[in-house]
Amino acid sequence: MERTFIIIKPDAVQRGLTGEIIRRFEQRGLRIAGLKFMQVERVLAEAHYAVHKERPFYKSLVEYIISGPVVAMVLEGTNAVAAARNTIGATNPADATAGSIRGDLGLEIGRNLVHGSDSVENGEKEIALWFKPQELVSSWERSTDPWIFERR
Ligand code: D4T
Repeated sequence: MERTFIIIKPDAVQRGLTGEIIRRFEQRGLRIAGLKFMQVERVLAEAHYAVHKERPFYKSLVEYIISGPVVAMVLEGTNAVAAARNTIGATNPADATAGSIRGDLGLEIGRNLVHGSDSVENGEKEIALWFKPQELVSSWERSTDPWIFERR
């Protein structure tokens, strides 16, 4: 089962949107495999955003992600990476379509509410960075699974 890594960022937590955002992923059919509420340490934020180290927005990105508690999640399901990215919407909420999390709930790129892995490979790397193996409940049987996943 494909997995993806999600962060409900500090702006979404502060605005009381945690439940609304989890609801959207659950209703899409994605299954929770890991979930924790945490204050991100600078060293973890810098490791997570290392790919953006040379970009002009890197410093504010790190400050943003450590500015308050976040919810870190692992979701699994068919094409979980692409499904979650579509549910989240375009990086800049100004470009995100209505119906997506960013399109419905956000306005600015520096307050874009949610992170979702951009590939299966990066997702697995991010999961290993953020979660210990024993913190995950992978491939559990959800009673609705046969109505969401067609097994052939
Ligand atoms: P994340 O990683 O948060 O899911 O966002 P995306 O995958 O959609 O977008 P990204 O990696 O290109 O950017 C990471 C993060 O940086 C912020 N950002 C990005 C910014 O503040 N200014 C910018 O010009 C860009 C390109 C937003 C998301």
